[in-house]
Amino acid sequence: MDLPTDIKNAVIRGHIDEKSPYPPDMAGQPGIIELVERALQENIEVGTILKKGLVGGMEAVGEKFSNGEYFLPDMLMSAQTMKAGMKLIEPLLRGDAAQHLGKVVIGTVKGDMHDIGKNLIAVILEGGGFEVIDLGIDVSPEKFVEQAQAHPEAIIGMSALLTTTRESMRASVDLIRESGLKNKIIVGGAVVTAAFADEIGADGYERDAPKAVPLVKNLLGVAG
Ligand code: B1M
Repeated sequence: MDLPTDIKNAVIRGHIDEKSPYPPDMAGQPGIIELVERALQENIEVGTILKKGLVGGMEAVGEKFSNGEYFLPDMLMSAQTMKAGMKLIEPLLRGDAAQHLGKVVIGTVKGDMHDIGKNLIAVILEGGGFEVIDLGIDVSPEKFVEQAQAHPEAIIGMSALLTTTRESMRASVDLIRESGLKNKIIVGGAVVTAAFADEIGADGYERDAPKAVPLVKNLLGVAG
């Protein structure tokens, strides 16, 4: 097998490193840490490691959860494994912008604990030259308003992964608008569509992490 496929498999199985005893049949075998390090040493493109390996693995985990093959603890082990792999490639995605093009305040909406996609967007925006203030997960509409007030020049980014928490996203957008704040708002996450973004009155929507950079540049009127 090739390394991106091995990385994908390590995410699916939730195998973090060689020393990890989980899952028992993989004990002693290279885990995500060794595999991503090896892929970087072999100059495999970071985009390939991310898309084919890490994100590909999480997509397969989602399917296994949907068809009843995986339960919550399995999803959790895979998420921890994905995060361990992400840590290794984050510095490459983040870069070191000499000056910021603008500011983005980002968070996962209230009731939602999913943060892998949000973290990825945050790192990619930083890599694209933006200052990012990450509010974390389970962010209430009031917290978004407080931050929008504190950073009137910032774009507000919201992520939602659950059908139920899309309503928290709507409530957060509503409260920002009702408060008379003029911040532009972008939304995303597996359950968010362009139609839903329009319906709740967001200014921008993006499905894929890398495309968030041109989206934010456009909204801020920044060239490039
Ligand atoms: Co959850 N979960 N989960 N989960 N989980 C999903 C989302 C689900 C689709 C799985 C499934 O059924 N197939 C399903 C939601 C169904 C639905 O509502 N329609 C689901 C469920 C049901 C649940 C629980 C309710 C399960 C339960 O308790 N019975 C529970 C809810 C907890 C809560 O939040 N209150 C739960 C819990 C968890 C874990 C904690 C175990 C774990 C999260 C760990 C963590 O994030 N720290 C987890 C995981 C890992 C998943 C799956 C498998 C993977 C999500 C992920 O990280 N993907 C997921 C299945 C799936 O999505 N296929 C699933 C990789 C990530 C890079 O992609 O986050 O989509 P994503 O981000 C993308 C884009 O969406 C976009 O860019 C990213 C890169 O392209 N994007 C943005 C994201 N945010 C953006 C913001 C933007 C722009 C783009 O602008 C601001």
